Amino acid sequence: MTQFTLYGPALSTYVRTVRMVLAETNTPYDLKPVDIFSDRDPAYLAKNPFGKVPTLEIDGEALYETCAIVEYLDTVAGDRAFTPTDAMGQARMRQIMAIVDSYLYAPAIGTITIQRLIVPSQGGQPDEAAVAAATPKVKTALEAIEAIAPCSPYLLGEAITLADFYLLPIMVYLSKTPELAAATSQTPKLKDWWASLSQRPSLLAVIA
Ligand SMILES: N[C@@H](CCC(=O)N[C@@H](CS)C(=O)NCC(=O)O)C(=O)O
Repeated sequence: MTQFTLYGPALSTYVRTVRMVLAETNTPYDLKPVDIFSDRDPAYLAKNPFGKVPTLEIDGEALYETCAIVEYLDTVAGDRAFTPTDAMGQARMRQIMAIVDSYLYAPAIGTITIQRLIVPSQGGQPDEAAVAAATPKVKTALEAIEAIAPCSPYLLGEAITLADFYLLPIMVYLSKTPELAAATSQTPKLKDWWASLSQRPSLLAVIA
């Protein structure tokens, strides 16, 4: 039986995306923590030269970049259940994953989540100017997703896809900040999607 080992901290959104796909495909795995708040050790850099998380080891072979990991898992363990069958559906799924990577993650997690949730938990004051600058960027990214996604009931329609697993962990953190209201003021479909998908058992399991 194939041995899967996932490296990364349980609080990471990208790690949570992979863990959701592992859970949804009933794939057993070991989770090995990586401390992302200090320098990566050489053993981890040998698996992932960029030092980012997650990395998935498959029988000892390291695979990194979340998009590559989840597409691999969907193929080998999910029978492609989480990828649309039509070309445009596949393109939309990858487009949403790319929007999350390129335009949403940095302002939503790198700035708003860090400033609103992490900095105060360590006794610091949030950088309000940075939060104010990040909020319209999050709004633009969520509105871009809303414009191309039916969100009924899943982002791309009747079947849940890897795009949902990309966006859900980001929404978990964003929903704990006051910036959620402004960022989703023009995205009624995404608000409904979040209200229903926030109870997905695989999500609840990874944030527990
Ligand atoms: N392109 C990477 C990005 C992963 C990423 O940014 N992970 C964050 C945690 S959610 C990380 O490693 N942060 C630590 C750091 O940047 O040093 C992927 O898709 O896996």
